[in-house]
Amino acid sequence: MNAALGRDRSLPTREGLKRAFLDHLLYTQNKSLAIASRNDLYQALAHTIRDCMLRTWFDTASSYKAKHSRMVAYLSAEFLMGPYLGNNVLNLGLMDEVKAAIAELGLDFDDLANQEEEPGLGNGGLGRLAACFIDSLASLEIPAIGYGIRYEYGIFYQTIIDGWQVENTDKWLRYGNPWEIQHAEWSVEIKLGGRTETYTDDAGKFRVRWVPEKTVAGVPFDSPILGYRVNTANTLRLWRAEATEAFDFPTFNRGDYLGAVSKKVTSENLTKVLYPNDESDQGKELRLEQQYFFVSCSLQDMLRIQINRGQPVTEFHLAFAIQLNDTHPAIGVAELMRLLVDEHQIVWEQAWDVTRQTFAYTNHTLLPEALERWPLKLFERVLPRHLEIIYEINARFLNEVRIRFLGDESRLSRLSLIDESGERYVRMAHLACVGSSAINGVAELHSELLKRDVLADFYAMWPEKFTNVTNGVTPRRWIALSNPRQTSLVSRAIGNDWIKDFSRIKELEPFADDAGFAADWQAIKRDNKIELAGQLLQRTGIRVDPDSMFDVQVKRIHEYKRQHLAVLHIVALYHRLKSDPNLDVVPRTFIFGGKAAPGYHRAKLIIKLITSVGDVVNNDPAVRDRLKVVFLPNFSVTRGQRIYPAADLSEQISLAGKEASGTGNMKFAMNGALTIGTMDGANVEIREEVGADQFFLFGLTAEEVYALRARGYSPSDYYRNNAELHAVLDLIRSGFFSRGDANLFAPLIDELMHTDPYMLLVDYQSYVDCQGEVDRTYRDTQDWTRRSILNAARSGKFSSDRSIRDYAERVWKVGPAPVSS
Ligand code: NBY
Repeated sequence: MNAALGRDRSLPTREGLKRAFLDHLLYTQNKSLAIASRNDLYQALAHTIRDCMLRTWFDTASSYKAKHSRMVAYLSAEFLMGPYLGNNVLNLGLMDEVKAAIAELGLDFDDLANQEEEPGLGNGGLGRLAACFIDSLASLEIPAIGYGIRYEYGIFYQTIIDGWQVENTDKWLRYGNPWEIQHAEWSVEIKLGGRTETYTDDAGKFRVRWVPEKTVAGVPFDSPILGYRVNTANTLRLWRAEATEAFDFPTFNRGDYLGAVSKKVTSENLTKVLYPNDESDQGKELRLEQQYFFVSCSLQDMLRIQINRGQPVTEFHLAFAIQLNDTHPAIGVAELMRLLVDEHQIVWEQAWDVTRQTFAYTNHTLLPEALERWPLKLFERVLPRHLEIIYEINARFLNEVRIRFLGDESRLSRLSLIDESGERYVRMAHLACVGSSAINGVAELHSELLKRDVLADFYAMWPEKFTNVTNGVTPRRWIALSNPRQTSLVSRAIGNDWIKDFSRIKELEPFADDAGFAADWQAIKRDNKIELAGQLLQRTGIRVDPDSMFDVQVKRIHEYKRQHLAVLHIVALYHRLKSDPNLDVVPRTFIFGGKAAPGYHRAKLIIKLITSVGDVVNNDPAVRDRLKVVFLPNFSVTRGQRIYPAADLSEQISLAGKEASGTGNMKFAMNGALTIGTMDGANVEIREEVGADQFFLFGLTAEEVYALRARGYSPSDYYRNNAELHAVLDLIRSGFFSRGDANLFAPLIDELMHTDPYMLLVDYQSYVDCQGEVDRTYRDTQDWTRRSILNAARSGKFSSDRSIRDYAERVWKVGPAPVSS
């Protein structure tokens, strides 16, 4: 049917695109232009663009197979992909032609693209990092496959009702997903529960067999991940749980057809919904089943590929480098051992060598409460065989420790894969460390703190395993796609090679002193702000001034990220304006966005605090519109693409030592926003790269945080000794922002005054002073613009292409394998 697009890999013409689009409208959607809905038009366009990628996709797979290329398998419980259409058109190099073709049909490309329901299959930074990484892997032509879960419901849709977050289900598959192809023929079977038994095999060898309580089928859904203007399209393979063909025969045979079908429904619950917690998990059985499910599906799939290529399973590690995106897939270490030992009859020692050489582990958090551990009882119920395997791994590992550190009993209990300090738990980070050949943190500071603190005992065992790979983000989606105005200005100045090789963005530096360029840069920022202002008005009813400073904090809502510190600053400004209505302040629009985990009451209360302060400040005539506070609901990849390009100031204000890296900080910097931030995560490296003049620094360092905590920290001293802080806290506590309800914000304010675990009161004055410096700097528009250009020009390090090159060289030992055209 799509002869219109050409069956080779040559790019289609405008006429060809139009014809293919109209064909899909008729043959896929069965509509004409006259009666098509916007969704019909979107679907027709999506299918047209998909057709342009299929040949490359197929050829890539064939090429990898023929060359036996070593593949990276990126295992992640989350892939926060964002909308596909625009990105695929961009990577195909067809943006102008497609826009023109659609316009010639009397339609608007952006309008159709906005119809796409984004696949929100992730919580935040960790899931989005996986998405940036697979874009970079494809763009760098590295053989790779992303493995994950095809959640039927992604991260919840957030609305704000009466200032509170309300969650709604994210039915992203409602209108179908044109970007995936189901491959039922590669389905695999997954066992769960039950018990183990021993038997003697034909050769008289003693073996163990797992007799599961139930089985489910894993069905792969593949999406092409096209690199930027290359002939490589890698695969994202997401697994969906279905009932096995032979579902529950005993029940079925008893004639209980409906009973058997209801078990089918239960199987399918496995991949129903993404758990919406971003820094802790709640030890739920279904969550462990999800993790095991997608990991076992993926490992079985890799073994199938290996055997298909005629390669021995004992050389699995030569064919695949598996990256564990945090500990969610760490059960893979035990599962690969089970597959090799129990199912492929490989001896333990050899299987262990293969396993260790296959896996590498990335840690994403320093928060102790976020380190995954599973109650032993629960673990045993779901994965009885894996628990035995983990005991065996542990016994051998602890013997290694005994030899190295003779008589050091406390070290043994600290390192053990089983936490026996109270109720017993399986420690997933320990399993990941023991089973991997490389361990990394996601920013320099984070990797150092891992070695010193969270994983110190493992560092003492195997210092050579530890490395750092600082995060990055893809400049394709986060600049070229989301900020087309800046993209064309930059490309006019230095050509467009920077999109492929982002280190070349530094060529922009001299333009910081070019008055014409600076004027254009400034005008673009203003246009982006006008557009965002339109969105804010439409979604919140709040009118903001595009000439005010856009001061933005978008990220998951969490106490350690300290959105409430920004609120204290806003209340302080408000308080000053009320005392002196003629005070000269730079007009500012404070924009917040982010989701709170549904069970995290404090975080939800922080949202209510932001919206409540906004209600008062935005409507107080005394403020005369100089301050506006907006909470933009449902922050997502789509919303982010509008926000980063419109920001003047990027808020990165976590307590030092808490944010592993941050990646939003990088997106802001590339789009020309200056940062106000602490010495935390990747902020440290951003400041180092862009220069201290482009970074408003405040707050304690991680060292100072430790020292203060060791000395004993008493927040009430800060409250008593700082009059403005005192007034700000009292004002919130009094019920002024909550229609006289003095109880509403008490949990937040009392916590700050009594324990203040994230030390807001310590950093308060430094933050407010620093904001004063921001205010003074912003008044000189030319100077601010110059800094903004320099800042963007020096953000080259933060491309995920650089991160992926680091992993490829230092961790995976793989190189590019271009697909010939
Ligand atoms: O990973 C984030 C870090 O907080 C951030 O500093 C870093 O830049 C980013 C990428 O490395 N972590 C994160 O997003 N974590 C989660 O989303 C997450 C999700 C699920 C669970 C734990 C954490 N879980 O336990 O289920």
